[in-house]
Amino acid sequence: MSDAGDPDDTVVPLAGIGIGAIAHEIGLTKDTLRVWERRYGFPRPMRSPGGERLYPQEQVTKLRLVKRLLDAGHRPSKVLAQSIDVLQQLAQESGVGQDAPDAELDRLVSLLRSGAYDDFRFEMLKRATRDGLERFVLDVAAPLSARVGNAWAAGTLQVYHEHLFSEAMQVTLRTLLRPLSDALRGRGGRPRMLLTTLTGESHGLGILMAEAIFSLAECECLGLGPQTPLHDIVDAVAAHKVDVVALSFSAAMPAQAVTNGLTELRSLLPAGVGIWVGGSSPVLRRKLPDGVEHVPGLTPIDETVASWRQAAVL
Ligand code: B12
Repeated sequence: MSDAGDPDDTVVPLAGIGIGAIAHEIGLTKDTLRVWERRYGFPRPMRSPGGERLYPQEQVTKLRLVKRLLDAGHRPSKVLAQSIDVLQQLAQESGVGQDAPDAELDRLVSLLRSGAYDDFRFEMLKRATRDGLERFVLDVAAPLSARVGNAWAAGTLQVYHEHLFSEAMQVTLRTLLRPLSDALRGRGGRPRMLLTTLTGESHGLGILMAEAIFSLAECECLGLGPQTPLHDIVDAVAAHKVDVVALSFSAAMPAQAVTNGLTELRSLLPAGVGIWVGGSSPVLRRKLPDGVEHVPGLTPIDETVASWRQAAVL
């Protein structure tokens, strides 16, 4: 027996992430990853002793960048075979992941990064009460979410920072929104809106921001929080005589899940109930099922509500 031990006992660490975890993290299907591997030679995973695909960290980083370039409209054939340096250059040229200069937003991100959460929450509430709900949503909440996401993608913030950010942002938005919602209740403001996300879409800040703007447009809003099963949406629509269901889809939600969810919901709801969708999912820019309307951002909400009111016999 040798002092060094039997070489067969040595555990060789296989540093890699499995296909299911990586597909979930990046917002792709496992099939897409396998097709890319066959067709474009990337990603090129290692294999576990059991033959399962394992993706090393540098390929995960490149995949994240690939996904964001595809979301911005680049084609897989033009992107997948390139080196990470070329992709970073391409991202810079097409503005993917670039933040507009804003010292106040940078300061908020620094507070989050350094763990000064009390200061972060205070600064958010101060800005919100100083500027008012609409300006806070448009000038702070929306661009700060994008900044936090970019910092996470660049590896300068971690997932727990994203959680702390979401928590603080939700509290701030709800604090400002509550008195408005209370005052709107019972005033019969139409369209009567139900706001949520579908199962699988855990990002809930976009729909909360939309709720703020719909409330300012004097719509009565029923916010259900994220991830409501389809049948519960249908039940709530009937019970509360809802005119429009508003849904949010981030880029993390797989395209197929967005289309299938919308098609099914459309078939379950009465034709007179509108479905309005928003958020950064690239699927929303393509053809949507009939009877589903894309509202391209928060500022077009006023116009969309005005058109609905004009068309509706109230
Ligand atoms: C906070 C956050 C989280 C939180 C969410 C907590 C919560 N309670 O919401 C947590 C930590 C849970 C999380 C998890 C993940 N996240 Co995340 N997250 C974010 C972040 C920073 C903000 C999320 C958000 O709510 N965005 C939604 C709103 C604010 O943005 P928007 O979609 O562009 O919508 C705008 C408008 O269109 C409008 N709008 C939105 N909805 C609607 C609806 C209607 C009707 C209307 C009219 C308008 C409207 O409002 C917004 C304002 O400009 C984003 C960054 C970003 N740029 O969004 C990343 C981001 C969405 N996450 C991302 C990823 C990858 C993930 C994870 C998969 C991995 C991870 N980071 O841990 C997981 C898993 C999530 C899953 N599978 O469901 C990626 C998606 C990338 C991609 N292309 O696939 C992003 C873009 C980060 C990045 N830059 O890479 N996340």
